[in-house]
Amino acid sequence: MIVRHLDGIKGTAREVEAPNWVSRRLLLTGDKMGFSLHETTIFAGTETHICYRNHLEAVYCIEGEGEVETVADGKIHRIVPGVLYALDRHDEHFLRAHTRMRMVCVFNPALTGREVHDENGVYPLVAEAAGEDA
Ligand code: 9YT
Repeated sequence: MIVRHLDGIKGTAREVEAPNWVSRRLLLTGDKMGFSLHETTIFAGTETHICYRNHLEAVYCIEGEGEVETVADGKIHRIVPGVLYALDRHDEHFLRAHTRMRMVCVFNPALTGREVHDENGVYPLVAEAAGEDA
């Protein structure tokens, strides 16, 4: 059995920081669970353009307030604690944090932990050519 506490992840390679967020990876590919599980803090006042071409992601808000705009239809969804959004169509979207937000994120397939090395706050669509999301 795998048992981990967030405090044991902070300051290790499982903690990845980008300009708009910091993500602590509780489970990654190497844990062989078939998905990865992250706690991600989105910094207040940020807007992040995201499009995961190769992964499905579910995001559950546990703290803070913001919105997600889906690019295809221009719809804006208010995000508060208790709201889940699932990118079941690899939806291109903008995530805007009105306050600092804490999200629990699940990726299928699991992230390896390498995906954000070239990340600069935006998940570029060109990244799909490299077979990674960012
Ligand atoms: C909510 C979201 O997708 N934020 C971007 C970071 C991502 N969750 C990650 O790489 O952990």
